[in-house]
Amino acid sequence: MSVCLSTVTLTRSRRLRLGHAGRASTEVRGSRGETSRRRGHASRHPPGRLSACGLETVGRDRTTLSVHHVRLSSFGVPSPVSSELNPRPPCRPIDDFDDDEDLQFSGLTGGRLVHDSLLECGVDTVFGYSGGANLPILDQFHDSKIRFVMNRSEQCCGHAAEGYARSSGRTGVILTTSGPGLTNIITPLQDARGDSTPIVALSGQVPTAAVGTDAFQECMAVDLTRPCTKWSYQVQSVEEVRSVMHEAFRVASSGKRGPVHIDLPKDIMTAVLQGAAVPLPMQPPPQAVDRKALDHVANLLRVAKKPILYVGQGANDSVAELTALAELCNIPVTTTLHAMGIFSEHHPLSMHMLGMHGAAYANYAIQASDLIIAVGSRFDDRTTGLLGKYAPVAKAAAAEGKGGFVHFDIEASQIGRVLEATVAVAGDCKGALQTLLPMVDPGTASTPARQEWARHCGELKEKFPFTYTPCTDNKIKTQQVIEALYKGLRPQEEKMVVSTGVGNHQMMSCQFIRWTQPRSIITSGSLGTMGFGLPAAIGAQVANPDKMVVLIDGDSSFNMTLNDLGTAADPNLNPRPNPDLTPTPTPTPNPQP
Ligand SMILES: Cc1ncc(C[n+]2csc(CCOP(=O)(O)OP(=O)(O)O)c2C)c(N)n1
Ligand SMILES: [Mg+2]
Repeated sequence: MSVCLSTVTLTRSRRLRLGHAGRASTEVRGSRGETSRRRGHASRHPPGRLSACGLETVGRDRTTLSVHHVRLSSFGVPSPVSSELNPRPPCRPIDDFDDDEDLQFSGLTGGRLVHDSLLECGVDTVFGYSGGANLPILDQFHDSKIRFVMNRSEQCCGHAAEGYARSSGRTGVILTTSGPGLTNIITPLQDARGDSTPIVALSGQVPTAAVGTDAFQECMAVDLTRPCTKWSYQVQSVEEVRSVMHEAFRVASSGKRGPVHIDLPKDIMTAVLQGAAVPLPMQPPPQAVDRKALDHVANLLRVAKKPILYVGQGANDSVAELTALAELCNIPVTTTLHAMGIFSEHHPLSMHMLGMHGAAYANYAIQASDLIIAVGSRFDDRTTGLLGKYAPVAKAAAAEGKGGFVHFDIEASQIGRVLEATVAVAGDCKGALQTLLPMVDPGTASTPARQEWARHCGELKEKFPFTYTPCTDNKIKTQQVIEALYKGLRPQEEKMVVSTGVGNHQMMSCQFIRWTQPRSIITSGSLGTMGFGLPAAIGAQVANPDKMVVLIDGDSSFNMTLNDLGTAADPNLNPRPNPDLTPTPTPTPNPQP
């Protein structure tokens, strides 16, 4: 497309400063909750203040520029699909404001800006459903490079986006209409909040003049999603659309990941940007690794006799570092539900999943350990049980300075929430483990105490395995089905992704399958949402066309979203078949004459 404009009235917002560090969230909420109740709420921010994403404009000037021949042929849309974590274009310094460059978006509608921002943020798939309020956005997906998957309900869109995000590490995107479209994604948003899944949910909204009038398909969208998102915000002007979209992806995918909701009034989506867009927000600098804390960790690893690594999904990208640390220091490893597979469960040091439905041997090992090293996990109640009785040996060792609790977490506010950490290492686990590895004393792996501890853990595994009594009366138990299924899947286990519903089958899947890859179990852990399994499996398959995605569901869970079988059967979904995984067809004998 090439468009020439002659005169453009430019409303220019300069000198943005970041109002928050992208942390989970109470302080980064959208600002419309109260005011949006009023009829005809003034949707434009007052001069000098722009509340988007906690950003604030410091001074605002209104300039009329004569601009000739503004080419819109390439409005800065980089290559669309990325297999990396949705990369964002680098942010410009405050005063680096190039008029020509910033005018490249002039002439685009709000809906187009939403679509093009998705491309800029590396989005390849949107799970969405149509409705009057989101049509100006939906229209942009004709001939788009972004795949649009229409599940059978917005709840299914939400869980599919979760399955996509959890299995790939990328941010899942949902698009709904206003009112019932939005209320239908409350469950997936809460689910994503509980299980730290990066999601950007976009909802259409009635035009700003109708907001607060109980208009057709109007709901208090931002107020409804506020408690179940990291950030929830209603866009106020076409100028800020692109900047808000970029900030949404940053917030969803940084720190402790989670869902973000952006509400998009219809008039702003049809409005045409006249002049410059609000520049992209500045990004906070990366967190430095705390070497002093790591020194302390290295020292504890030297003196502790019975250390154990307790790993959560925050370590999803640290497979190599974690395995190296466990092997270097001879440390047994147990994981949470979502972290199964980060450390291969076939490894002799693996103690498998811990907690209420986890392995008894993992729980015994935790109770006997003098140094619990939590990596990317949050000591949630399903893993600790009664806190007063949790980890007595580690507590005593902490008091003597010979062990205790080491907590690696990207979100500093998570540390100390449940248990007092003996050493807190805030920041990205991968970087911290990489720095720690050369600091640890490899000699400790072979000390008699360590060898005895590793042997003891191995004995616990043999003494307290998962067992069940198989049926003898021609019936089959859930465990038998899962064992048989795993036997068939095992030759391809490195390409296996399993989604589940919620209930016995979910926990038995964890127990009777051995997990070898990160992001291979896709399940609703924190909220325990029945109906999650099928749409999440669809999302996981869309994100991983080369993998074999299997749904293990309970009858009741399946009944809650089984209408989404229609989405799975849609030929337009078309995940590329992997020849390695496609069974060779059995040759049919020539028909007898
Ligand atoms: C939306 C929702 N409603 C209710 C529950 C409570 N609940 C947890 S498990 C369960 C039964 C699940 O049955 P099924 O899916 O058949 O699994 P099974 O335990 O038989 O393997 C119920 C009702 C829930 N987790 N989610
Ligand atoms: Mg059942």
